[in-house]
Amino acid sequence: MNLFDLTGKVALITGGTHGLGMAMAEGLASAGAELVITSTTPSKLEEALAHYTQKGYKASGYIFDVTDEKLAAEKVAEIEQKHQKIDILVNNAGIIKRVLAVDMPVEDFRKVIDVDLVGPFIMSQLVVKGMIKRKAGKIINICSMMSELGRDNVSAYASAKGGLKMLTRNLATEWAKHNIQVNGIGPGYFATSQTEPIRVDGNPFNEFIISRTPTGRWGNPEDLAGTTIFLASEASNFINGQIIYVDGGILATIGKPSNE
Ligand code: GCO
Ligand code: CA
Repeated sequence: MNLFDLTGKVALITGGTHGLGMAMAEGLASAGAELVITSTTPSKLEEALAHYTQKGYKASGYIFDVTDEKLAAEKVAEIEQKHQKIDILVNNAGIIKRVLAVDMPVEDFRKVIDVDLVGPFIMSQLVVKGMIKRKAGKIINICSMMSELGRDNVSAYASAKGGLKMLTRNLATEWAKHNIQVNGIGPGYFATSQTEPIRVDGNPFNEFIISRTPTGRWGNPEDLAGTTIFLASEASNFINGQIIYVDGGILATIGKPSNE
């Protein structure tokens, strides 16, 4: 028996059109899962579906915003009708706004909380109903270094990701008795379009991250595949409410002076 086999499983990945979401989706597909992805942008969705299909994976897509609970409910019902079930939910869709707290428009703060924290709540609540009926399910919330640490410019994002860590623990507490595992992945600093503005050569943050990460490099999106497969599979059936940080060791260390 292969504990990591996902054959016959349906995995819903919100925002699985690029970056970490796409890498996690590919990991799940490589273990046998059928992919269902979401986006708010039709062209991005088409592009992503073409990519998955070209790789030989079974994938379909739906256009909706995870913060729109009415539309999300309709879409989840449609997905469950077409695919019979959702075995795995990856709450990946998220946004960031990098502005100092003193200057941040409250409206922007609310928007980040809405997408990064309320969205996962809405999606989990919708998808768990079928999971409870089937007495099985895996929910994976994509957290962040900012679930544990602060930094300049990301007050809303850190608040949302810290909240998502606690939402993970709370949902795990409520749903464990139904054989549903709710866990999180906390990516460290990964080379994606999201980090592009802080990764460009010449931005001191680029060098800071490389020296702050014991592994000495930015993460590659593929570095997330193994943990995603693990948390989506039977191998993790007695793990609940945990956040696994995939960070090249950042959270293990206080760091070192820049001249060492
Ligand atoms: C930042 C943000 C993000 C990171 C991430 C770290 O520092 O600007 O935290 O860009 O991608 O979520 O885990
Ligand atoms: Ca992204």
